[in-house]
Amino acid sequence: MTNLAGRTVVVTGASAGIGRAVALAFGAAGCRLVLAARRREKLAELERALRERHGAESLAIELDVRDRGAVESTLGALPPAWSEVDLLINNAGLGRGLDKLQEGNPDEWDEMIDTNVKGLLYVTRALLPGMVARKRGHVINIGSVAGREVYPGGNVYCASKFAVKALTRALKVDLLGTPIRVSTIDPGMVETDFSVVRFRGDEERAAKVYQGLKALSAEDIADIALWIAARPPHVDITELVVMPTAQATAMLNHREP
Ligand code: NDP
Ligand code: 8X3
Repeated sequence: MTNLAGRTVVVTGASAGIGRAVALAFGAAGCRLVLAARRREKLAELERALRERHGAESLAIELDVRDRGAVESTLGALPPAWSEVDLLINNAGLGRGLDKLQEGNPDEWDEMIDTNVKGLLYVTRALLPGMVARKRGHVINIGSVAGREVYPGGNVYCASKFAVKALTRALKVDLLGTPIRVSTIDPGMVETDFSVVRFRGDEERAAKVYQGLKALSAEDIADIALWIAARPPHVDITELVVMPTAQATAMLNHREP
């Protein structure tokens, strides 16, 4: 395992779920964290946890990744002590609803595409040139099984995650000849706030998604991200699919009563 101590890691969507767990895992491994998300108070709490649990340094940035200007003026112009980014974890993302496409809400489509696809592009565009110039870096995208198969009502969310897969593959091609690594982690069900957000705060409906099976945890994904980052420099885990043992496809799972 490569020792990651001292590496500077940017995590988008660090305020909750997978992003928060990833930040804590890399903090425990001795990394310095740039934490980006919209909810400032959640980031402040994470900064405290990083410091108290792991003695980890961090820089919190209140950021909406959909705001191209804000991405450029924050992540694109990090203070000198933070500007040599070694690892970018493009995690910020969301699903909205499970309506049939013909009944879908275009505002929700915009939100998913602007966050999951355009936000990821803006952030990558802001940080990747520095990695290429320094000949050092790694981009890990959080895709989904929804980027590999479509399911009823998944339409635009799935399209956004298919786009993440296409962009990961495109980056791999465009970065060929540089030492920069590119990976996507494509999870099945992970129990986070994802479904609460998808169903706009309907906790009961969200809980049903994970009822009767042991879903993945955010920490499971963080553990995988850490493992991918710690491979030797000549090893690039390009695509990693992970599901709960009780899930076979996006639609097929086994639930105990
Ligand atoms: P959560 O809802 O728990 O966390 C989502 C994170 O994304 C939050 O920190 C949120 O922060 C951030 N975020 C959302 N929109 C924006 C925005 N416009 N700008 C900045 N940050 C934003 O969900 P998960 O942790 O589960 O989701 C993380 C990623 O994992 C997503 O890309 C999701 O698609 C993917 N994924 C999730 C799976 C699951 O089953 N949970 C499975 C496969 C993939 P804030 O609101 O503070 O801005
Ligand atoms: C989130 C998992 O199966 O709801 O990407 O699309 S799923």
